[in-house]
Amino acid sequence: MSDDINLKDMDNEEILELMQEDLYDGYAEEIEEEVNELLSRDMTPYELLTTGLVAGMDVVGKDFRDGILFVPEVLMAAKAMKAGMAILRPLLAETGAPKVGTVVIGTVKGDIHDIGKNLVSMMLEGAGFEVINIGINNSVEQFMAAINEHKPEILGMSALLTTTMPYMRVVIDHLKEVGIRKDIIVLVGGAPLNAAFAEDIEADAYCRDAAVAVETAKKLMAIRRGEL
Ligand code: B1M
Repeated sequence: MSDDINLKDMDNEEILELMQEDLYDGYAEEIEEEVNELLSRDMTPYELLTTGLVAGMDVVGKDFRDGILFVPEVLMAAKAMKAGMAILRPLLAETGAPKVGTVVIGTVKGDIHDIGKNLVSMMLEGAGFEVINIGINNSVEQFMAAINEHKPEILGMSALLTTTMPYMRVVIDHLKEVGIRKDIIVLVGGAPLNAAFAEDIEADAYCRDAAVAVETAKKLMAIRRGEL
């Protein structure tokens, strides 16, 4: 963002547009300023997240796919997105809702994509879940260590690569082997997945996005408690 731009003179739509440009250019500081400005107005953290950051990242993703952007540029954009998310995180989590369950969530082995998974974590926290986010590149052993330590009702797995999504089956098969598959709700997500894949690996549900992840987690918890 150039020095002669004054956010105060701009309306919400203009700032959102500028945000998408700054995300594309990887300008973390500018993103922080824009997020703070919009939050000081009438925009909710969720609205800002979806119409600003997530929408902007979609454009980055398309241009990465089409060979217009390359890895270093995408990394810069991801860093800018994370700067914005760092501000939104506590606000999304700040609902005062009672804890509705515990979730262990991680990206599977071989995969280092974490933006979507972190977004899902934030949204689940916002919905009142306690979330243990175990990061990226998780082996069966790492998932099991977190499950044994935190005894979650839900396991969330994320994969963004067609080469890493099969690892979800490895984790689910292990849960069956050690006899705890029925004790835990398994939710999976990530851009290359779909409902048929989730069914095939015997996950409980595929979650298209963070909002669906929250809805599904709440619904399956309610079913487990016999409320539905
Ligand atoms: Co990567 N990358 N990347 N990348 N990258 C994709 C995924 C790709 C689709 C780009 C493309 O070609 N169009 C492509 C995968 C192709 C394929 O396998 N079919 C790809 C590739 C090929 C690669 C590398 C192999 C590139 C290379 O090195 N040649 C490499 C792999 C590294 C590895 O993991 N071993 C790589 C690296 C990277 C970066 C490091 C540069 C960076 C990641 C930075 C980071 O995460 N810290 C990166 C990025 C940023 C992307 C794109 C552009 C954006 C991903 C993203 O953050 N999206 C992506 C293209 C795209 O998806 N459009 C791409 C925004 C995020 C909010 O959405 O992650 O889908 P998403 O999450 C959503 C839902 O999917 C769902 O909810 C989220 C929020 O709504 N969800 C869940 C996700 N996880 C969930 C878990 C749940 C529930 C819902 O559990 C309950």
